[in-house]
Amino acid sequence: MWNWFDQFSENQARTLATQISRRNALNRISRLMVGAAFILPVLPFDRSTANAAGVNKAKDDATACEYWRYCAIDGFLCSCCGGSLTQCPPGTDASKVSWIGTCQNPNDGKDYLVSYNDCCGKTACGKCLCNTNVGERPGYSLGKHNDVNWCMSNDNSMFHCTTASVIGLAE
Ligand code: ABN
Repeated sequence: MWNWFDQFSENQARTLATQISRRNALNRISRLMVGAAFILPVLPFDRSTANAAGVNKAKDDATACEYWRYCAIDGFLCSCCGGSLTQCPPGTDASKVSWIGTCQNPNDGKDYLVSYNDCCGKTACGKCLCNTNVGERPGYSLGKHNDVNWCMSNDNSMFHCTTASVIGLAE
């Protein structure tokens, strides 16, 4: 079945061999390879499926640092520690004071105020540490600094994890 193909290939190879030298052939091949190295990276190709998994995970997964409400967080995610996005795990209490961040919701493109309350009363959860810090500034600008234990004003000031509750639209 492949005889005609073998014959054809052999004929083509022989014809080519009589027309160009080995050096010439190598020269052409290497030129082609160099050209391809420059052209291939700039060719447009569809990256949407490659990105889609990551973007969707970030959009919906409350246990991923990339989730939009966590844009200015500094702490262990309560959703990885027996609580949820907005609920402290059993045996802990929400901090009375909190850090407020401004995060853009990718679903509607709007900016929202997000309250990051620490959950207090147990030792550090140690899971899903996120430190994204959009809008955060170093300690010398105290009002914009979030590397703080917000359990400080609770009866039990032990920090366990952090929740992220939307408190309104940013004007
Ligand atoms: N807001 C989380 C946290 C707790 C203790 C120390 C630094 C940050």
